[in-house]
Amino acid sequence: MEKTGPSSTQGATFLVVANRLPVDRIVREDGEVDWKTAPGGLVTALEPVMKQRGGAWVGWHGAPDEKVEAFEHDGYTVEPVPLSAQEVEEYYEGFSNATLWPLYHDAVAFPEYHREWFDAYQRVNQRFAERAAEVAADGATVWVQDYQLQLVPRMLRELRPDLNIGFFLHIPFPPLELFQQLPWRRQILEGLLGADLVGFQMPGGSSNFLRLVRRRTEHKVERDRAIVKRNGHHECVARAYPISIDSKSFSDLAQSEETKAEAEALLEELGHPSMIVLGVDRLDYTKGLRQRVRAMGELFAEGKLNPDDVVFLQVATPSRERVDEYRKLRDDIDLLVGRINSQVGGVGRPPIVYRHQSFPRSTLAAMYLLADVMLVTPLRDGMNLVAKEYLACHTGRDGALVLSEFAGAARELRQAYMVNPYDLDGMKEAIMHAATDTTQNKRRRLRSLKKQVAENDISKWADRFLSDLDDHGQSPDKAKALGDNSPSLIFTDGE
Ligand code: ADQ
Repeated sequence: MEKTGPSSTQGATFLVVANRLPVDRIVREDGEVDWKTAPGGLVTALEPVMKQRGGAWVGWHGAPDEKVEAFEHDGYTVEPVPLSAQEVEEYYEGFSNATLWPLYHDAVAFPEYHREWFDAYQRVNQRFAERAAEVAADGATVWVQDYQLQLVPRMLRELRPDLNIGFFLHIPFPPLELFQQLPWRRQILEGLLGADLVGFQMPGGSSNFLRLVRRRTEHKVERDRAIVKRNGHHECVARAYPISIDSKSFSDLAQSEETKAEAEALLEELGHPSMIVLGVDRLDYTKGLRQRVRAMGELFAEGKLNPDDVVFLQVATPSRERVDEYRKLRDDIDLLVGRINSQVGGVGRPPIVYRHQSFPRSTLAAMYLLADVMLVTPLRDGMNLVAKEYLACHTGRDGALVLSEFAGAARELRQAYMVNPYDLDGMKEAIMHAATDTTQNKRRRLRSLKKQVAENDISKWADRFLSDLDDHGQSPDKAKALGDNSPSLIFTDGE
């Protein structure tokens, strides 16, 4: 990675603004500084977009209390935003991950509300907005990402009314009944309304948002947009853009000789079982791991799956380890897996092979290649890219995807074996159905699912969003034409 000094991107015409950069700065034990790919779905999805378009990526580099200069990376410029240790605690671990994350995921864990966390959230959002305002060229397109930065669109519009501002939420947007708990609901709505285009994973997200705008702000709403009269006049359009992956690069990776060799070696290591059941997740309580491991444990214990013949390989990348709920989850899964393995396993390989670590993409591709049954069973998930990665990679043997109804992906991947992850018996039945279905049925389902993922890849997603943003963005002509007193055709159903 080559350093180019600060503000090397003065004048970028395309910017992504996200809490995290695609790479994290780490200091190795010997004191050397290194960079490694940041975990999670946002980076998986957006990295290929940036590589293709170039521009600047504004975000935090993952190391508190450190200032890092801008540098070039894979054809675009990385613009690090510093965070203090206290900001990491209050803005990131606190408001983002212990307030918004659980609230937006159906409150599957209890959201905590602390005023000082929100103060830090505002301060940090302002810093991101200022950094983006410094880096963006006249009339640039700025694409703000995800729940950590919901105030940025409005802040940025105030600093730079000339910009085209898009926002995409990677996680679900909650229904009115839940969102209304949030003491700062109005600020969040106004923050998002600063964008010209707000994208959600599902149509339900955009309708929840517009319903809230209608109820909780004075802005008028017409069909898929809110008319925001503030410092001039702009329209904020809200629509669904289901995200995807770089399908071809995943399938090419899975087809490479290296990956096939890695898959062979893994098969050998696992003792050539007759069936491999796979789970791949960030270790997060929304991913339904407790329920999934329990269901698999019962299937082994009841003899429906033979522990000598079937292996359940579960890999979980470490995540948010300083947040209490995540520490507790890690302990619970360790305990659960240990208990099942000691009770149902023989003396050889345990029935559940559990790895709490991150793997290179090629190793994941090897696992996807081998998996006869893929379990993607979140309690709630914006989309879930793992389901799509499996479909892009799995080619060799017959495969089956077991998918939660509560993952955004369920809306597109209708041929999967669907489960309600809260219904343990139902989940066990679906897993057995997937494991024992006829080859003909499996092939038919898999063919249609793979086609869906191949045809709807990440570049289609980005093109759709960015071309809509171009259409609706704030051109000076359009602002003038609308003016402050343009008549409104628009209804309100206010309280
Ligand atoms: P995430 O919650 O991070 O993303 P997901 O979409 O499943 O969830 O993406 C996880 C990514 O991490 C995948 O690319 C996967 O390959 C990778 N990963 C998982 N376990 C790993 C391991 N052990 N080692 C290495 N890599 C691993 C958020 C939302 C999702 C939404 C995405 C994109 O929560 O709902 O799909 O953003 O919008």
